[in-house]
Amino acid sequence: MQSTQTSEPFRVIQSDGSVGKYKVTLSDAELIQCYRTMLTVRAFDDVCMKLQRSGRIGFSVPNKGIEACQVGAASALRNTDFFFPSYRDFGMALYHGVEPVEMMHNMFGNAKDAARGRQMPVHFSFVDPIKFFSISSPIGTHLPQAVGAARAYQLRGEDHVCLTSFGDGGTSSLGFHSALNFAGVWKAPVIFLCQNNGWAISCPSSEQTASDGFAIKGVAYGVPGVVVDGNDVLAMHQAVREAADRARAGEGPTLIEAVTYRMGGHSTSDDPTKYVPKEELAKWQERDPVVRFQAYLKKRGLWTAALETEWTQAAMERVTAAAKTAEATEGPGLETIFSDVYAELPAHLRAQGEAAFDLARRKGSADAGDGAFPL
Ligand SMILES: Cc1ncc(C[n+]2csc(CCOP(=O)(O)OP(=O)(O)O)c2C)c(N)n1
Ligand SMILES: [Mg+2]
Repeated sequence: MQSTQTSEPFRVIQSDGSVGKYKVTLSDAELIQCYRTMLTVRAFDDVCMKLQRSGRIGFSVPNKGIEACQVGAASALRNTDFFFPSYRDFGMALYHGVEPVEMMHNMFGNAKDAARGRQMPVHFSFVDPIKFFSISSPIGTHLPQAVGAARAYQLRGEDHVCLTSFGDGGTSSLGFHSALNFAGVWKAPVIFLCQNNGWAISCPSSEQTASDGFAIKGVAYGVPGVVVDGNDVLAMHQAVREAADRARAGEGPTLIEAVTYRMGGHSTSDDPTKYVPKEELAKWQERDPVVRFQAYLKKRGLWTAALETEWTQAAMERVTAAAKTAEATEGPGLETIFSDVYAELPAHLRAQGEAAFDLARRKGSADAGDGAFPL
């Protein structure tokens, strides 16, 4: 499957839903799970955008167009493997059984959020039922962390693999190069998933690199690279499964470039109509990954218009109910500012904490700005 950008990306599902001679190994139940997860990703994205636009949450990142990348990749891994994802990859968590309400707790930064409101929205972390490493805002920092974890598995003789995903922009980070270098040196069981979605905020991927695509960058580090159609859930499944097999067999890392497209803005903070050419967006809208997979499922007898309505409504109801629950959950108490970091709180922090709690008791809030709360 090794290839560079100038060759056609590896593809399984054609636009009419046919798969030619490719032998699909996922069961009917797994295929439906992939499809329903993609619908849930879309519903989550949609609801979060509306919550942000109506001022009920502070931030979100659009996900439309890249559902097949995440779900195809997740379906090829076990929930005992370790995910070091990018901020758009919550479909991986949903596929492995994380409940939308757990994610919504993070979107609202409430008391039930795993990070108790200390992370930004969409910066999820989960330990159960999937090992989903806390998402890092600084681009590329999680790649060396994934290699370190993979190296640890290797030294312990455990056959888990680490998947780290990042964008085309992420390949310009220092973390990308040091991670690939040491993964190559150690033959660490790690999968690098570069989601080339066309843009890094407003920088087009054509201006991100002078090389022939992104997969080829692995060559210098002794890491094979493959280019895959990222809007094809079965091609993504196949590529990640091969990479995971290689990693578990001690053959080392793989760099997968998934060619896809971000059909929305970068985040709720930008306006893509200012920089995305309309014709380019229209071209990719025709390659919608959900529609393509639907065509395959229909040919296989697993999809009908009635099922589509049932599944779409169920996804939307699940996500809407999750948002209602999370919004009604109280915020993290002021005292949590000082918890979870030290086994024993140092005296100077305890003193700061007591001053802040005292202020809050007297004033009803401990907001910074009046000099009494030093953080
Ligand atoms: C080290 C660092 N530099 C810059 C930023 C600001 N920033 C946030 S996302 C982003 C673009 C990332 O693009 P890409 O890696 O292609 O991922 P995508 O958003 O397209 O999924 C940038 C520059 C950052 N978060 N961290
Ligand atoms: Mg990008």
